[in-house]
Amino acid sequence: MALSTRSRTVLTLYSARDSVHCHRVRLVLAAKGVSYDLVLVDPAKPPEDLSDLNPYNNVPTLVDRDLVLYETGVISEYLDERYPHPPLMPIDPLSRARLRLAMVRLERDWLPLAEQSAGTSKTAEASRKRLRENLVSALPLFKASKFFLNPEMSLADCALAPLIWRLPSIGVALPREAHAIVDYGERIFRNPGFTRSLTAEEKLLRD
Ligand SMILES: N[C@@H](CCC(=O)N[C@@H](CS)C(=O)NCC(=O)O)C(=O)O
Repeated sequence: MALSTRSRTVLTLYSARDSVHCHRVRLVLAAKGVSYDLVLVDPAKPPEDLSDLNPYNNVPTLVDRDLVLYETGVISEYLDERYPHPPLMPIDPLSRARLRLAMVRLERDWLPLAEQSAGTSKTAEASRKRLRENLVSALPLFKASKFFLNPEMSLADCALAPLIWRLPSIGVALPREAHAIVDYGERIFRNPGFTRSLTAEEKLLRD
């Protein structure tokens, strides 16, 4: 399937149908308005050519002519450098470092909790509770600027928005006082690029 817009397709993205990691990369591509071929795979049964490309045999995997990239953060930073407009990182080193650290915290703390939140087990219930508490304690960060820790949309938003999109589907309900997080999500979700970034399966995660 070829997705969107501005430039001639040279990129192929191997992606799962519902994955925060793959969604993050699709969101970067959509924000840049870059065309790409999307190869939807089942991560439990990856196609043979994926193992030839990526030693970890996982997704997302991006192919740009002779270059093959894996690891969501590496792919996202590459795309931001390869397609500089619109930039998805601020220019000053301090803000860049702050956003990179926020992405590390997201990957190490919030995404694992989201992954463990599915189902009805005690672990899932505890993970949902911890994720909700983590988000609520980060409220000042959502209130501080229009986007996450930055006045413009950045790679950190591309990493965070797929998680916020999934909160209802994993059973994490935010309390009333956390409306700044809901508002933050709405700001990103109403962007046409966000709609373009979703697979059919991900569209169904919210009504
Ligand atoms: N650290 C990797 C994690 C990617 C990941 O967990 N991908 C999942 C799909 S969401 C996958 O391909 N799992 C199958 C596998 O690892 O064999 C990244 O950031 O790209």
